[in-house]
Amino acid sequence: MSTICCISDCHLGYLHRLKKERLEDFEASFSEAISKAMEYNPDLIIFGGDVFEHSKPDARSFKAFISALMKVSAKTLVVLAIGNHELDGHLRTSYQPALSHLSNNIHVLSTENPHVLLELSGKKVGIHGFEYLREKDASEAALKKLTSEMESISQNADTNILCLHQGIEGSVPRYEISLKALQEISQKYDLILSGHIHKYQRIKGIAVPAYYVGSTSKRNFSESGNVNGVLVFKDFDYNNPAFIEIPSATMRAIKQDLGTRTPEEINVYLKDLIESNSDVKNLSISLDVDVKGNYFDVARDWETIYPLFTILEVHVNNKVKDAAIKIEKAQMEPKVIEEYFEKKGIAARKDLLAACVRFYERYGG
Ligand SMILES: [Mn+2]
Repeated sequence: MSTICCISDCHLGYLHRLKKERLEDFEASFSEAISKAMEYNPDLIIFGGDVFEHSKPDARSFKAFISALMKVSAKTLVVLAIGNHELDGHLRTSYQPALSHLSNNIHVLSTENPHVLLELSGKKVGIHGFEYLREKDASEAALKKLTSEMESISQNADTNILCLHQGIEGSVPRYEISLKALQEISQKYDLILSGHIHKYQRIKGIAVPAYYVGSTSKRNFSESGNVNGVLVFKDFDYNNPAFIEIPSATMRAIKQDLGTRTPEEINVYLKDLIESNSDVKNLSISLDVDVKGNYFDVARDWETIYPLFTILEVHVNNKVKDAAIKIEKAQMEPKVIEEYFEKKGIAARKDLLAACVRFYERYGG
């Protein structure tokens, strides 16, 4: 019985507005993923890239990963892909390849070292890949080159896995690899894996089994609906993997149109809405409202009132007023700032107006 576990996009070191809680969230779900994977006694763990949030990881995140990597590689083979977050500056260098020097069981896929042949349960497994490439032409060319150069290894392999960290057509507006380019080389592989897209899913339109591994934590509110976990393949059955969910900090994004309301009504509504969503740690509320009255009477100190949330974002968008503001003049001058204040209904805020004009005169003129 052979087992391959895949973990991706752990983003250790992620901070949201310097919130230490988020750093801890990412650490916790990373270690959940590692222990969940180790429960399966895997022969191989593949990391799909973006283990770290930053190309120069902070010391705490570096320690968390290195200690896990040392423990894991003492028992099982490890392959690491290199993600966009792990490439530094215009030279596109990465600390990741250095990790392969920690143990003979650790292999890092890069342009310099794109192929590895491993033995799992008596079968020879070829794993092929390179670091994240930003440009479409470059990624597709690298994919072609990788595939044409793999012959010597793949001939000796019983099964071949392509392991990338790229956006593929169909899942992101700006992708680096088209479905056509992937389809062209896909027959050479038995399994295609990629990090980068944080939602676990099968990549459609490819003849061989292809998957985005998914991330271990939700990184922002657009990922609220994602399930985080570890992807497990048993006995080289690439068509029926198990996706083992791991706990991660909860996120919810609420967007509503309230029509016309007074600031007092909005405040009551927000209070109820926040309290009825206190089961999540991270909450984002965005309301479109035609505010009947003074916009500045809408409360803004929600984070102070409800400190138990890790992130509590409340946006009240005064929709009608914004649409009604039409500045005719193209030439910027203090009078235009006054006109804006008048139309916005905040002309009474003379100090703020004076400050804006002062800033404009100092920096904008
Ligand atoms: Mn990522």
